[in-house]
Amino acid sequence: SLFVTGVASARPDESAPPPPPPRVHPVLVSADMRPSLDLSGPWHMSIDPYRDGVAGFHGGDPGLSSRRYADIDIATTEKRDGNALFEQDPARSPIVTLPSSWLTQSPEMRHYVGLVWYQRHFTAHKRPGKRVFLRFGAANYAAHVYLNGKHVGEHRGGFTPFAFDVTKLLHDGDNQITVGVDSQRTDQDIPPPVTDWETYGGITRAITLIAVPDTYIDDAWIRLTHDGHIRASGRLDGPAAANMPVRVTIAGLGLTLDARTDAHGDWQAAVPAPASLKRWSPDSPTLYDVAVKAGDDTLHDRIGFRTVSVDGDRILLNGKPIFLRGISLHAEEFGVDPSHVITPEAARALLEEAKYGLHANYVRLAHYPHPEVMLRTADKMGLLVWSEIPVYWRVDFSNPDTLSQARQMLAENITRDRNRASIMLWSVGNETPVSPARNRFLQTLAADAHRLDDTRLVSAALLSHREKRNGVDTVVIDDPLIPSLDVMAINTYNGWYGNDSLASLPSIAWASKYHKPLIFSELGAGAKAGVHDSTGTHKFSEEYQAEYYRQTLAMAAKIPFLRGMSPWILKDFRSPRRQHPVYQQGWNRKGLESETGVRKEAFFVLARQYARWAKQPP
Ligand code: GCB
Repeated sequence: SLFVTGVASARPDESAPPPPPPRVHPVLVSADMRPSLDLSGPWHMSIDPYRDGVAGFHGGDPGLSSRRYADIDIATTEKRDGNALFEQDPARSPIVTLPSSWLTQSPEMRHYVGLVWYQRHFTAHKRPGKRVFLRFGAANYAAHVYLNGKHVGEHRGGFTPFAFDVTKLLHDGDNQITVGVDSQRTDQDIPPPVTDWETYGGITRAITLIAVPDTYIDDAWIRLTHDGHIRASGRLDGPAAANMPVRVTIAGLGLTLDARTDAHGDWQAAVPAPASLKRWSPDSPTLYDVAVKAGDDTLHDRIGFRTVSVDGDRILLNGKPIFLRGISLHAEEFGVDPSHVITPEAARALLEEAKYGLHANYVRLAHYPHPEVMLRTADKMGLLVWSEIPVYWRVDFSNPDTLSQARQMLAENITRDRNRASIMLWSVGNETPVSPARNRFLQTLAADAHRLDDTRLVSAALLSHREKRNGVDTVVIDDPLIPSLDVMAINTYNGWYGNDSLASLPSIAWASKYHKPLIFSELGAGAKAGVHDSTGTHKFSEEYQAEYYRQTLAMAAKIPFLRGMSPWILKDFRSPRRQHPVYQQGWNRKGLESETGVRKEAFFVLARQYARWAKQPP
């Protein structure tokens, strides 16, 4: 036999079980549902292009003994006298409104990539028996945080939340907070510097101060499992976390789950799901009020219950096959002058366009974790979600620090969002060229995703290749990562990039080495709204884009294992690499709508197809 089992692989590190996923701490799960002091609003802002603040005075690493320049100058709260040496004074610098990227704060900041210091004061009151966390929804990319002149901590990663326990540093009364945000990424970061979207530097999501009891519910994950149970698990944190009763109540189901924490504060409980449970789906997105109580802490959330699974090459929602009629979205990057901020109203308007305009039941939230409000809105409206971290194109796959960063980001994303019924797929990468180092990197991430969440599917947007098979022009899917994934996903641009004529697309065959469901994670062509060409042969005309969609949909209809698609993309979005002066002007024009919401012809082609598929899935 060619198959030898039980023999250790030649590379010892590959046979070893992967290390457990990193533990995010604090998680502060459902932070957006906890009462908080919102630090949004006016902040002072001062640029630091040579990064003096994070170096010693003469530049470079401050070393262990000396303090950083920020410690003694920028974040200082000591009184400045006339002789003090200082080069920065954030307290007297211009005022901007946060959260928002600095790109839109003034014309000079439009292309600034680097370090910026933000500072403000706020009033807080210390309360006995309470712990206080300072939480950032996201800061792009690296954050250096100070409270009252003291260094609090650092974070890398532009799209996931992080929090620090600041109980000891908080003053009763006036407090000064200083945050340095550096948008410069290196080749070792996630994503690396070159992407196809704008680098929106700054504090782009809510900054909040959250007070919780000394011992509080840090994590609580409540879900429907494949064995028909409602299962709850999580973690208490604090001095009384061990051996503490925890009660989960789902009033709408008349359910209580009782647990007791172990010595580490971990807890879990499960009960059979009652027959009265209304399962969440795009057609009936039922959410239940869930309360978790432990000691002095009570946490509230709204949670839907459903299962997602794969059977051969089919995708099942609540045990029934589903075809994903999707669209990709960049949530915070469209509109006249995007600053990477989205309101609840804008999130709803965007998802309504997908659900009611296009008849979609699914969205790909590209290319990084979107803000909580998008997931909450998808939960409420009934849209399935692909969620991803920006492991994008040419990542430094052989670098262990880069892998740690990606694992941390994935863990932050999953622990933030695993109570959201809308999310069905975690994606661990986008268009990453196959190599042994890349395969190991993404296998580790896929294993992490499965271990952090055994109720969802794991995928990645993969590359494919073309060959002649029995004389037929064939796209072949054989990425060696696929055994680690539940769903295969391919970005296809035949007819836009490359030399295929649009008319030839339906004759292209698709073949896979693996028996798994396939989705088109992207397909698309550019068009500038209002540019017309009656011959339909000129790229960037609405007619060309519409014809591209017709022919690609005809090709898709012939792939028996295709289970969905999320064409690229709902709206035009800013991308610095798209500089064609006539058609692009700094925007990626593959939107079905312009950045301001003008629908192009292709919008209607896809909407008509989805309306048909909604009645009669392929
Ligand atoms: C892709 C990328 C996406 C780009 C798109 C394009 O495959 O995933 O980020 O914007 O192609 O327009 O080329």
